[in-house]
Amino acid sequence: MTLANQRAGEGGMALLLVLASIIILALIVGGLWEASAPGWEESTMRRAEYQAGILAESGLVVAMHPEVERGDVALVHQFDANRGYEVKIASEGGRIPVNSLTDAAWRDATSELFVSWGLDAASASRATDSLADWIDEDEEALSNGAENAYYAGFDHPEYPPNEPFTSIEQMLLAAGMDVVAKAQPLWRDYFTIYSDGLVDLNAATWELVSAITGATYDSALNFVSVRAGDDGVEGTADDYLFEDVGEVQALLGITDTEWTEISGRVSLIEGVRRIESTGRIGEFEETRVILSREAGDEFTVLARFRY
Ligand SMILES: [Ca+2]
Ligand SMILES: [Ca+2]
Repeated sequence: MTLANQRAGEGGMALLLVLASIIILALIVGGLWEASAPGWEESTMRRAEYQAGILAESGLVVAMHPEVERGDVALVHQFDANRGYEVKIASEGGRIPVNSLTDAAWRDATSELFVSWGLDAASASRATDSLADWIDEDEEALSNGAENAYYAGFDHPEYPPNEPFTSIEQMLLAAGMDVVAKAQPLWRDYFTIYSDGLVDLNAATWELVSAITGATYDSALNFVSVRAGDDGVEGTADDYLFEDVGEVQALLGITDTEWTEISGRVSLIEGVRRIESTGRIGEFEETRVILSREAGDEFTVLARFRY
């Protein structure tokens, strides 16, 4: 088989998948439409949202097929100008495992991240210490943190629960997180409660690479641009995945001693995969997310949610 044939074969595979998903979609939408059309006539908006959700689900089906890898053309599909789906495949390890913040080294890295967003050191530490106090089992506040005495004063005697976060949204309740959210409206994209507990340097943003490794902003930016490959876009087929620790150290300017210190918090391997599919009907969008772990042929779904 020539390379051209092989490519044509791959393209044919992708096309088949798209066709399969269109057929599934037509059956589902058609069936549900007939079953419930009378009740929905008054609600065009809810109908559009519902259909956008179905499109998002259809994108997930395509993305979970074992033949489909990140960068595959089948992951973006427009049925017509008004309807389509787009799937992003990433590593959940590109995020800070927030329930690790009881550890001082994780708090330092998270404070560095907040500082890269423009917070001063005191505000950064207020937020990270409060996040830690939120989950640690004691009632003794860290130097910049907040325990029950603080929240009780704001009519919230039930806080903090002294248990791990069960959703990212809860983080906003911790003292000082309002300042973080104001500085970086996309802060949620930097945290996880589902990863394998390590920051995947092949997936983290440059700010996080710098925060967790101590590399300069310039080195971290350069590192991330090498990772993006020739097309300069992350998540496409030509991405460069680092496998060699020496290469990572050289690019980030990290000594062996420094690497030993951070090695318990970083990884070059994708532990948990994040598949994020957005369906669109006109101006309505619905997103479905699946977090999964793949070991050999085994595919385990860890979490599934929508927004
Ligand atoms: Ca506590
Ligand atoms: Ca505490």
